[in-house]
Amino acid sequence: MKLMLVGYGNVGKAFRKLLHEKKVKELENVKIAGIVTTRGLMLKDQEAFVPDKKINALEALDEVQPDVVVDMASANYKTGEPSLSLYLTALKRGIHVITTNKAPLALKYKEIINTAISHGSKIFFQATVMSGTPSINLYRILPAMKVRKIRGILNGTTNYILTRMSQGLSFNEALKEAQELGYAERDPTLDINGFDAAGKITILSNVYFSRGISINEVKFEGIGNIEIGDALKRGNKIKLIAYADENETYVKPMEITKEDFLYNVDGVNNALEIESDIQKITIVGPGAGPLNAAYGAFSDLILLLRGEN
Ligand code: 80F
Repeated sequence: MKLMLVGYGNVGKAFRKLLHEKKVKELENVKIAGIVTTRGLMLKDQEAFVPDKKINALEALDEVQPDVVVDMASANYKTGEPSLSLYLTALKRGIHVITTNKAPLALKYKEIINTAISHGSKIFFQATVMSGTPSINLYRILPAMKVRKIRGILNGTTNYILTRMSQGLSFNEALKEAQELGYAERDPTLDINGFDAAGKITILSNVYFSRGISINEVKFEGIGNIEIGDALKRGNKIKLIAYADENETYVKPMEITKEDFLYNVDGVNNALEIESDIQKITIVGPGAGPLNAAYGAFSDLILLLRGEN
């Protein structure tokens, strides 16, 4: 089975490492046949990126003819391109797609899923929400549960910044740390202004409630000019909360009291609370980090090879 990796930054490199280091039976016949970045296509599987051809991701698809595309390129929330066209072309050809890149799914979820279904191909996207902590793939193992609402903390960078600010750092110092740790988007304003979290809750709304919505319909606020001092004095914390139910989806900073389980979700950790007709489920784990995001895609690859849908 041939993989084509798109994007070879923090996450792409961690994914390649996992593929080489984890000895998993399902992966015996899997190989990287090409890696494409903004600099071109490399046809070798080697750590140092040296392009063989100066071509783009769509052209690389013809050149490599992969069985699976693994998209770990930067998010383009304006158009979703070039990833959006790449998915649609690949899925129509029966090539499966695994992605850590939220933008195409946050913008054109219905079109992408319908294309996959009508062509018998698959798209897996666990890493787009909470990285390697199951959120999308968690839904796979909750059959027939009627979910009423979901809420959580879905952006690692902003939760890290808010936590470090409560420990005395300035906003800019905390952001710099988050960037050094590989949590932030290439353009960190996407994290700070709430856009990244909005993209994630859009995807969750589509998975958990079949809303068929786009990020452009979601109200969101970020933590750009956030003041946390008064909340801290009251013994509370400010968290960037994402919420969705059958009718509503939003992201906004909120004051959280000690009684709320989200109060203790600090640093790069993310959390999701799922309320259903059967029970309430909470899940907490890292929401960002190169290895964590790469593991989301890596776990998707194994599920795909096991024949999951
Ligand atoms: P990085 O900027 O290191 O690498 C991007 C790569 O994409 C580069 O190799 C670049 O050349 C390539 N690229 C850009 N445009 C391209 C194009 N048009 N064609 C081909 N290649 C292109 O980015 P990361 O950190 O490696 O992230 C990669 C993707 O994973 C992005 O879409 C992220 O949104 C996504 N992702 C990253 C996460 C992380 O922790 C987490 C999960 C998904 O919660 C948070 O705080 C979030 N900021 C993290 S979510 N790094």
